[in-house]
Amino acid sequence: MNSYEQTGYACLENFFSEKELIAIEKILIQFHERWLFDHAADYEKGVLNSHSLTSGEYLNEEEKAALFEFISQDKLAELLKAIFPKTPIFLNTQLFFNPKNADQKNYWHRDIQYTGMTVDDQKKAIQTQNVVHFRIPMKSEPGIELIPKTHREWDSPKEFEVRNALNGCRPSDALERGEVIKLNRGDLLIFSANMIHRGIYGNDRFSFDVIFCDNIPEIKSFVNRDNLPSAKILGTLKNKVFFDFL
Ligand SMILES: O=C(O)CCC(=O)C(=O)O
Repeated sequence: MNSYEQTGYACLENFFSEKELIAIEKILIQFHERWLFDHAADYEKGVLNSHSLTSGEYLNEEEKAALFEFISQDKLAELLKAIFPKTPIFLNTQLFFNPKNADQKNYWHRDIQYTGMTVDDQKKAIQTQNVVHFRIPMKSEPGIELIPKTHREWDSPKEFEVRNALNGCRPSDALERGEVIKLNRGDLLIFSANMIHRGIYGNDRFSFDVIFCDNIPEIKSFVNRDNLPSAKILGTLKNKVFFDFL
């Protein structure tokens, strides 16, 4: 996974078979329908993702087990070992969809900018810390725009202004170094959450993101134990090492 370490992302086309996707698709749709029912007001206000599919009441044990079986499959485990310096841990899951209002603008960001860390600490943290999204689109989607190499490199002055809405810039302004990665059903996009990136809305997108991170106290504090597999589910998984760490 040289390309990942150098650029902060890797797109693996046709990584998943139809059979593998069909095994989780209904479960994702079911979670989404229940989430939408309970979060109509949030959706109305512009929310475009949900999270924590493996905790709470929207899915039953059997459905959660199917998601964990998918997440812990060997071919993902191999990628995780290749990408992270040491064995990572499972952080959470998310679903990404379009905002209700088709005119809603997207926003450049680094995930770390929402942690409350100082900018100086963020600059240091991205040198060594790793939080990685595995994006699994259920439909063809316009994808993600990202700025290669910014998983380890800090912003240009303009990029910093845009993603922080400073000096009259808006977080949706075009950035010169942006690279759009379009995705099809079956593809897997791996990208570092450290990077400057933004979602591109459209095509009724519906993407399942699985997030992994370093097994270090600074990031581990963001893990919600409720999202981890129950002892019974854990017992059935092949690659327990990503889940059995608390
Ligand atoms: O797809 C999106 O809307 C944004 C994705 C994103 O920012 C993320 O996964 O951290």
